[in-house]
Amino acid sequence: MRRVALVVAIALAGLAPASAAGRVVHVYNWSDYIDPKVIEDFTKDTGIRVVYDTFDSNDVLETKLLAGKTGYDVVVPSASYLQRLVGVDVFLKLDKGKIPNLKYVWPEIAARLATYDPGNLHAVNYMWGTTGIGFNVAKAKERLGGQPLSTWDVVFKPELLAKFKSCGVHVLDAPDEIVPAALNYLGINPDSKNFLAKIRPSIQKFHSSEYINGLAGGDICFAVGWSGDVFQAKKRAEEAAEQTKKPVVPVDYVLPKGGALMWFDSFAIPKDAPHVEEAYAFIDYMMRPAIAARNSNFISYANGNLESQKLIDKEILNNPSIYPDAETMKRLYITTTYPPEVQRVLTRVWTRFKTGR
Ligand code: N2P
Repeated sequence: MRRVALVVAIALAGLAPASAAGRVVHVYNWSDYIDPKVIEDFTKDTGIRVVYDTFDSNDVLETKLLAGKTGYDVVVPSASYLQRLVGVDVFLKLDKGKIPNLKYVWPEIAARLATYDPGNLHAVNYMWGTTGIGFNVAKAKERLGGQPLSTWDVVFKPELLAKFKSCGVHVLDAPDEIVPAALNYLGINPDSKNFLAKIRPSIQKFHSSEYINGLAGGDICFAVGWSGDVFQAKKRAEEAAEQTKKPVVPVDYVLPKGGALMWFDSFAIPKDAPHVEEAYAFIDYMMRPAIAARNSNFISYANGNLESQKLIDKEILNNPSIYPDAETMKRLYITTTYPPEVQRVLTRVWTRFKTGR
C-alpha cells in the first residue's frame, strides 16, 4: 500500500514538472514578423517552449503543408493560400472556446478573411498589409529628377526601372503577387506576353526578405516589397545612423496610386499538429491586445486585433500606408486562390521571368 502510494507520489512529482518543462509549440511564421521578446515572454508566462522557424514565401509553406507531417503546430499562410489549403482539408477546424481572446478581433478584418475561409472556421488574422515599393529617397530623387515616385510606372516602364539598376533593385519572389500587380497595371492588355521580360534586365535579385537590410544599408535603392518590411528597413537605417553617427539612409514606402495588393496573414493549426493545446495557447497569447500591439509596434504591420489599437504607437496607427484610411483603402485590391491549372501557368510565367527566358 505504502509502496503504491510512493510510486504514485513519485510519478506525480515526476510528471508535473516534467510535463510543464516538456510543453512545446512549433511555430512556422514569416521572417521579421514578431517582436522576439514576445516569444520569450510567452514562455515565461505559460511555461511552453517555442521552437520558432521562419519562411518568406507562401509557396514554400504550402509545399511543406501539402507534403504533411511538418511537425508545426501554428503556421501563418496568407489568405489566398489559406483558401486553397482549407479546400484540401489541411487545417484543423478551430475550437474557438480555446481562444478566449478572440473577443478582441477586428470584425472588419475577420469579415474580409471570411471571403477565403467562410465562417472564419480555420484561421485567426495575425497581421495584414500591402505590397508596394520601398525606395531610397535620395537616390530616387537623383534618378527621377524630382518626378514623384507614386505609381507603378516606375516598376513596369522598363526605361524608368532601368534608372535604378545601378543602385540595386530587388523584387519579391512571389509570383502570386507580382503577376497580379502587372496585370492590374496593364488592365486587360492582350499583348502582355513580353511585358515582364522588358523590366527583367534591371532586376538584380528576386528575394522576399533580404531587401530589408539591403534598403537599410544602402546596398540597394529599390524594392517591390511588403509595407511593414520597408518600414522596418527605415527604422533600421535610422538606428544605424544613430549608432554610427553617419547620415541616415533615407528609406520610404509608397503605395502606388494605380492600386496595390492587400493580403492577410493568419494563424492556423495543421490537422496533424503534434501539440494542439499549445498551439491554441500560442494563438490566444498573440491575441492579447497588449501583445498584438507590441508586435505591430515592432514590425510595422497592422494586426487583426481591434482592442490593440489603443496601445499602438501613433506613428504606426496614423500611417495610412500601414492602417489605410478610407481613401487609401479604395486603391487596394485582393486576390483569391487560383485553380491548379492557372497556378501552373503562373509558375511557368514566373520561372520564365526570373530566368529571363
Ligand atoms: C514578412 C512579411 C509579410 C508577409 N516579413 C507577406 N504576406
